[in-house]
Amino acid sequence: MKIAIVCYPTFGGSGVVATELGLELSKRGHEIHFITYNQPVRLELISHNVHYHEVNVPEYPLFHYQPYELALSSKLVDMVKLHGIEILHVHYAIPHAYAAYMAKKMLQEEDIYLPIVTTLHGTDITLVGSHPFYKPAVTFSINKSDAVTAVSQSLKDDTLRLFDIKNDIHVVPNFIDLEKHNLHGFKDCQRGMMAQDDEKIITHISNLRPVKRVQDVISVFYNIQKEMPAKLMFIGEGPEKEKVELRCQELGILDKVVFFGKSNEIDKILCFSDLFLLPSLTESFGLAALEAMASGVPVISSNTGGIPEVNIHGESGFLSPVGDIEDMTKNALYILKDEKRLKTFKNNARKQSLNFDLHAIVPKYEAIYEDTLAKCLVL
Ligand code: GMT
Repeated sequence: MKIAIVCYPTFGGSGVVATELGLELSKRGHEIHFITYNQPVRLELISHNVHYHEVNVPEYPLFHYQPYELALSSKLVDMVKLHGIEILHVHYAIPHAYAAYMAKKMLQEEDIYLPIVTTLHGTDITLVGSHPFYKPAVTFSINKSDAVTAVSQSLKDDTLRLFDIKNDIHVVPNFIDLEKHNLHGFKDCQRGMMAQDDEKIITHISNLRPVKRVQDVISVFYNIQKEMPAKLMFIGEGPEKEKVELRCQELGILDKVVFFGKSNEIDKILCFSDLFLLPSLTESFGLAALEAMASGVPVISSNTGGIPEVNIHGESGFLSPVGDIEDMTKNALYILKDEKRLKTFKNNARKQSLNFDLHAIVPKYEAIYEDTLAKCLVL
């Protein structure tokens, strides 16, 4: 199939999933066209069946806001005609599903039919999409998609609760390339560069937005390091970063926290991590937690949204109510204080991640494309 993928090209989970999906589909023989405003960060290799088309939005003094969805829908029309694209898969409803619908309508004028698959990722539904400013357009574009998927049952339930949806929503969980997180892949994790032998390594990865509750990461880590030698690896950039740095300074733990910024090498960082913290206010899935688990790192998380579908309480880690620092600290210390127990949790984490193997999940998307194409041909 010739498949176009629209996503955000940044470090966010939706862009990562879309890119990994496209790359795997290309390995399975499909021709993939990424259409977005920058080359997706995880798209390192452009090959004969992986293409990237940049959407440009020329500046004009009259525009207070640049009309990105207009430029995107025009680009989609051009690329579909030029490359004979058969199906369009958009990740993150805003504004991609809306732009996709406009492109589809323009193409229909020329008797070209373009089926649209929309994948809902989380904040496009829970935080941003349900805002009254966007809600009518988001509802409309979800209902006009030919197929809709959500990355967890929890996100599907939220979508049906928050919007008036007439379409079926298929749950297709996020997935992981287990080979990239192969425990035996890095024989030498270079752990010694980061911490002393007796120090435990705690890790957090996110876009450091308020929804990630990064202050809770600091509070839990502060409690841990009072009880045992430990270091915190902080990966990501975002609006909360300065506040986090200041708080670490106030607490006198700056020398125990390593700020990595944005990183494309999280598998290497996870390789030497002992515990992952994800205390988010809400999380449709928690891809970062799955990446940690695939590297054999147990997860201390909140019990919100889709996280319980990924992190299994008492097995791959522990779940606590949002903001319950005490419970998170207690659970973290329970895992970290006993080497044998830590090892068991590490093994369990890796084992649980196997349920999200990309080789099992990507065919689910292929089946949806095939069904959608078949359904649209009949119409
Ligand atoms: O977490 C973010 O703010 C980024 C956001 C995104 O669009 O990239 O992540 C959402 O999609 C990820 C991939 O499906 C999910 O793993 C995250 O849980 C979800 N974030 C939230 O729901 C807050």
